[in-house]
Amino acid sequence: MSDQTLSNLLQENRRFEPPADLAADANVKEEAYARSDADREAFWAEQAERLDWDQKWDRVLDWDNPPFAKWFVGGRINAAYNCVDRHVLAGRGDKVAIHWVGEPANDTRTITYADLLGMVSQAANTLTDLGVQKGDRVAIYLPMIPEVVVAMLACARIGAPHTVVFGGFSADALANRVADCEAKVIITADGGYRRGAVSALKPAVDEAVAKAAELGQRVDKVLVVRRTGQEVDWDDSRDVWWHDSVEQASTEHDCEFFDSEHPLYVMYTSGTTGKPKGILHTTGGYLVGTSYTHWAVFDLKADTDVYWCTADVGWVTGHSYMVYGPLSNAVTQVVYEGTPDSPHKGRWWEIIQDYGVTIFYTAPTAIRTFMKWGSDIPAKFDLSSVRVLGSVGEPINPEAYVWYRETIGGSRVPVVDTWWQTETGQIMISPLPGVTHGKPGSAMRPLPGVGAEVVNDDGEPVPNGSGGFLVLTKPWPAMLRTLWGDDERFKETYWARFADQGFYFAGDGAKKDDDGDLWLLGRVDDVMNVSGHRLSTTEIESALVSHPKVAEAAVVGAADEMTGQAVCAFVILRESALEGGEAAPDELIEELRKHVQKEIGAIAKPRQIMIVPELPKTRSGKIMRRLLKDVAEHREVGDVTTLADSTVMDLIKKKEGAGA
Ligand code: 6R9
Repeated sequence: MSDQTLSNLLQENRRFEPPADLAADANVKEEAYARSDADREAFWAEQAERLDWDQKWDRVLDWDNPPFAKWFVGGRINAAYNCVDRHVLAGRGDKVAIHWVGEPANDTRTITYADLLGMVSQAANTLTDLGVQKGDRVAIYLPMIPEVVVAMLACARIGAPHTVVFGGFSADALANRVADCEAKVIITADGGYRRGAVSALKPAVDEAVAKAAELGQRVDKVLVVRRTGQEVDWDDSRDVWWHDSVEQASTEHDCEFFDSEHPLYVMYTSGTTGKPKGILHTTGGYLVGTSYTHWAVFDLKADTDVYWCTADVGWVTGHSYMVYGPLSNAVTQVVYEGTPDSPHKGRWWEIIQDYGVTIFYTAPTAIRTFMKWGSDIPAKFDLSSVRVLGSVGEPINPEAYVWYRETIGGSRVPVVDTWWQTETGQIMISPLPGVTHGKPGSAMRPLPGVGAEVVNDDGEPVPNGSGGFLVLTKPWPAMLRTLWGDDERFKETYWARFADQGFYFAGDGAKKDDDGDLWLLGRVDDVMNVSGHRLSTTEIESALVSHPKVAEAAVVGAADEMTGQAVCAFVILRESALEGGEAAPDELIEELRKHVQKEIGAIAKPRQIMIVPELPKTRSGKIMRRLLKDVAEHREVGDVTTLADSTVMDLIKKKEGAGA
């Protein structure tokens, strides 16, 4: 990456010290970095003591056959026991595990650890009755209701790897995943709530079961939660109501302990091309990695904190930081079913106020949306309980970081920008709130026990002040073990690029600033080449978002005869800039182009800027730039099945047609 393209973010020089009281009482102190560097395996073995093992391991790490890792070899453990039973046995049965907040107003449930133990045991008994055995795969296609957590833990309890498919995905997407991992049971609901309306799930499952059969996979049973009460088609030989089975089952269940490397779950994530990749996570190492990082990164004080991660459970963040990390740490947490704007745009802040949330974890896309709606909305609520704020999913622009810190964190709360992936299972790069000072836009440095570097094409570390590819240099406990059924693709995708060095290739661009701290620059496939200059989409997007009228921006490189690629930007304006109508005056567009020129340089000045009402995003908040590229290059728009809202592209195309 050329120095010129790196200069913009490097000029961000605001710094925030950790609050003194938090620093004094921090779970993890500076010394952890040096200690873990000195003996990484001993460090992770120490973290593994956080959990209850039926049998301890004989060997911390087996890396004899890279890239196939085994962690805590010979250990025996049960993930559900660690997330539930042991807290009850330790006398915390009455502690609230989940404050569940449904989308319809006043639809709430309070679930203690003792309640959860009963529910998980019932579901485990039912799954066994339905013929699910250790090693069988179970697909879960549910809205954000407590049963989704219960279902996951019940699977873990009986050693049946789950594969959770986001409830917004199509019947096709579900069928492909069911067929790929040969799931014989699907757990679903009649429907769910979204923005006050009822939407159906069961018809998609019926369709997916038929499609999976065409692909050679027979689904024996469909277990259905009644959430909305809507009409559903029913197949008596296959479909089973949750309330007729799980809720009637015994609340006693003796769990078995499994090998540390027993598969825990498969999570599908889209590849750059071709079919989705089934990321395989196993039990012992994954639980150690998520439990430790959840405690360290959020400085968790389990007795007093109220934690809330807004992620959907259909995304890895919902697995690691709503289910396995937090519950293994015996937290009290909020789980919310709905969207941030239903029934009003202050719903999230109202929930923070009502439940006294202390740790809040969300995505930059949500933060930018709130910026667009305006600071007066959160200002109406008491957010003084909040003490740590987290961000995940995309690079957080400095402007969004500062807004988050000031508006939600009252200018006193540290923001931890956490970099990780479905593949890494656990947070890898992040500040520690009591140790690291905050730099808006930087994920700072690898956590204790984690090895990360920024390297050039030849795999050599780049000097401070330069950019390159992000790699992970050492195996870590929650690392993916392979791609389900495809060891070759696993090796090829992650380990071939820097095979000589044995590095894991993350697919992200990054740079080191003059202090050696890390700045993530987005996927390397998002890097543009304009007249031979490599420009990062993140950087131009950050420049646009730093303009006071811009709420959110997405940048793509569109084919251009003259320059190879040209910068095309899609911009959402802040509500305050929209006065009196949507038409974007040419002067504003020119102003934005000049702004980018001033911030980065003439080379980055967008050829085209379109003012749009929405951007196409996946459920985890990642902008699908590939679809915007189709628009910029005047092509038919490609596959939209993984969009959270598939109508967005129609809105954007309409804008384009109108010549905006
Ligand atoms: C947890 C999750 C992984 C990709 C990753 C990167 C981007 C995630 C980020 C970030 C910059 C952060 N990403 N967190 N980029 N800063 N704090 O998002 O997993 O859905 O697999 O996505 O997301 O590009 O490679 P996943």
